[in-house]
Amino acid sequence: MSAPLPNAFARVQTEITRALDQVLTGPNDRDPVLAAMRYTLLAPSKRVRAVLVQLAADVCGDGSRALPAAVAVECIHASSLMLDDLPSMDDAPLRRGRPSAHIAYGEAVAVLAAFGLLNLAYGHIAGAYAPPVAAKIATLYADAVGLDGLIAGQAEDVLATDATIDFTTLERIHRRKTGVLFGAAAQAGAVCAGANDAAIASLTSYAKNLGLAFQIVDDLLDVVGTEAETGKAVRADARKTTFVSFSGVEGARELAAELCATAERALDPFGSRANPLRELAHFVAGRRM
Ligand code: GRG
Repeated sequence: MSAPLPNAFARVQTEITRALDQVLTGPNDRDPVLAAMRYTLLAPSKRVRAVLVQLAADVCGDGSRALPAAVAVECIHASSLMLDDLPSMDDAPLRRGRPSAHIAYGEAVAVLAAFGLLNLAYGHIAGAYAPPVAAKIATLYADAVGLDGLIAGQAEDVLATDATIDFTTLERIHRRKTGVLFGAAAQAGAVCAGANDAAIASLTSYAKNLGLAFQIVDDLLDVVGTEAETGKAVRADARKTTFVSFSGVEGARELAAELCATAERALDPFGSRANPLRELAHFVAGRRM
């Protein structure tokens, strides 16, 4: 990976990676499913969704309880990457700079490890928070994964391979595949901090637009990036309609920039306290990793 997130996020990245390492233990360290879970979860990652949980909690005034929700969102995200890479899905050979989990451990173990990570996410939330907060965060994440979130977006995306889709469909797929989990991460951070409804609404708008911008840049990097920068195979989207095939490289760049600007406007009510979230939006618009 070429460039790190802005320095201000290094603390969260270090903290989250340490916490993920501690959370992911099992009765038998030679268990292949546990090994595959650790292989993907602990591989180099930007940890953007965890950063989002933490920064959302910080801007709402209390970031001290955000770590378990950040751990859980990274477990869910890693689970989705393992499933996304499977031969029956995107058939991706490389992830986070390493052979994908199904290549390293076989397909059956990779599927079980993905379910293991999802299971771990919900269990971790249940154990870390008092029941009302745990229920809120678990519901946020379950909705984000479910039939109006990652699963729905992935199904529509896979079924659209080799098909022509319109812009509204493309946007819906990627709002669900990427934007919704960003939204849930920001909401979870706000919930940990005991935020009010207005703050949660602003952060949701910020994060959903940021998530779609993040996905558009992902499409861009498939065309203009390198394997060394992204840690995954590039030029892999040839059989899919993407934001770049729709709008061209410059058009997609502009669209991502516009979405980041819209995301930033949603932060107005927080004033300068939201500067780290603004920095995150700048990172997303210009990222090469
Ligand atoms: C049951 C959890 C679950 C999912 C089932 C497979 C699936 C449905 C959804 C796939 C969702 C997916 C992988 C969307 C792509 C999002 C995306 C842009 C991933 C890359 O994220 P980065 O760049 O990766 O943040 P790192 O490695 O830095 O964490």
